[in-house]
Amino acid sequence: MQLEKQSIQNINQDALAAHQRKFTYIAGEVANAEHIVKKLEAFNIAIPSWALGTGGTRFGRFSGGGEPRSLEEKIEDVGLIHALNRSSNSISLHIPWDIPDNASSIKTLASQLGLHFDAVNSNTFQDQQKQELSYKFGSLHHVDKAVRKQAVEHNIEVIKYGVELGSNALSVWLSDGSNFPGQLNFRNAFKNTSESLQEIYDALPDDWKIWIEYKPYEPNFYSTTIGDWGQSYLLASKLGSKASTLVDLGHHLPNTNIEQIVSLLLMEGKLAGFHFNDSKYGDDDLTVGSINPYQLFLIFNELVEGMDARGLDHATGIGWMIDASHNVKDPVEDLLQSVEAIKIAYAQALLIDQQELKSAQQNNDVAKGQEILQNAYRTDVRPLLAEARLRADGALDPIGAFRKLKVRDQLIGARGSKSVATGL
Ligand code: LRH
Ligand code: MN
Ligand code: MN
Repeated sequence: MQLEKQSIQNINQDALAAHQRKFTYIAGEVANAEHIVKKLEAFNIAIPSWALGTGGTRFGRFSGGGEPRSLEEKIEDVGLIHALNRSSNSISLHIPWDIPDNASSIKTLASQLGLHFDAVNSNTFQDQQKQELSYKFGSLHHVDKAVRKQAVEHNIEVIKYGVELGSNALSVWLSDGSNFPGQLNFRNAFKNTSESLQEIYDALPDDWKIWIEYKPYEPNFYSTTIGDWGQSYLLASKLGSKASTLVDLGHHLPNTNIEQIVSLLLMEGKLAGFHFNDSKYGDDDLTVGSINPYQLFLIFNELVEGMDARGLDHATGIGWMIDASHNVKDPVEDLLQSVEAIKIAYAQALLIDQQELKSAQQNNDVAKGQEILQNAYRTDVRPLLAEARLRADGALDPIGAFRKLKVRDQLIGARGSKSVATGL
């Protein structure tokens, strides 16, 4: 199904007067409201194909019904999200959870909905049915060269799918690691990984990038071969300029100062982009901004300051993706909330007078520095987001419109109440 502009506009009508009141107020309060609205209009965050079904845990999965049964239906759902928020104009595929065999019709469908394909993700953390060798003891780091070769070939195949779809980045996340001391020789595992990645790197088309994700634990609980940003950065540096480090917010030990990592990677030109989510304990993949929105804002402060310092365009300078999915919410509503949280943090960071902050830092005026950040963080920027959506023909209140238009009921009607999406 597709949402008509007119039906969204009809729903906006009821909330228009209240919106205009709030927008006029904030436009008078902040110095750069118009600038922020324009930046928000240009800003998009990719939707992961694996988040469109109700996420499960290993203890079960409870489908809410109307889940997309095919890649085409996943693309349609991203089209719905984009029609509502006008900020989700791309989809990131995970292969082989999605197999885009019919690339040209998939591409046509996506472009009809105003969408394109973001980074493609490879999967060497699960065994697939027809696979010859097992990834039980790892993939790119494996002690057996034949397993490494199989994993390299899979990545090269994913690049080929991506090329057909018009994507230009490969995201690699490895679960490779060990569960017990003595299981693995760390140096050999790292060297094997480096060599395998080099083979994948050599197969990248000229205009492609490879993004290397890190994660400290899970599914391995003693060591992970690309366990932190230092290890990812080291590999990316050895590989060359097409390689950089992808920061998944959930892939840090509790209390890690992620904003500092972001700042340094950006400074070195090695920040690939993000997998946004939130977490309380580990890689919880909770809705972005649901647990620690202040941290998200601090990350965006580093991003705005660092990207401006390097002359990077905010919208296109790095990769923006969500990697969150949960088991108790409607996936579309969950994704709408995640996108909203990211844009709120971005808009708040744009409020900061970076010159003023620099001068507070230069003068060691610690209280002033904190005031500047917290004044921005405590500003309600939601009317700026709503205005950006309104100007782009989106919904003033995306979740409200999704509910009023009874989109989920229509999806259940079309796809059934028991449909289950593929993926995690
Ligand atoms: C690993 C990860 C990685 C995968 C995705 C499904 O935890 O974050 O990005 O590709 O989950
Ligand atoms: Mn991730
Ligand atoms: Mn993860």
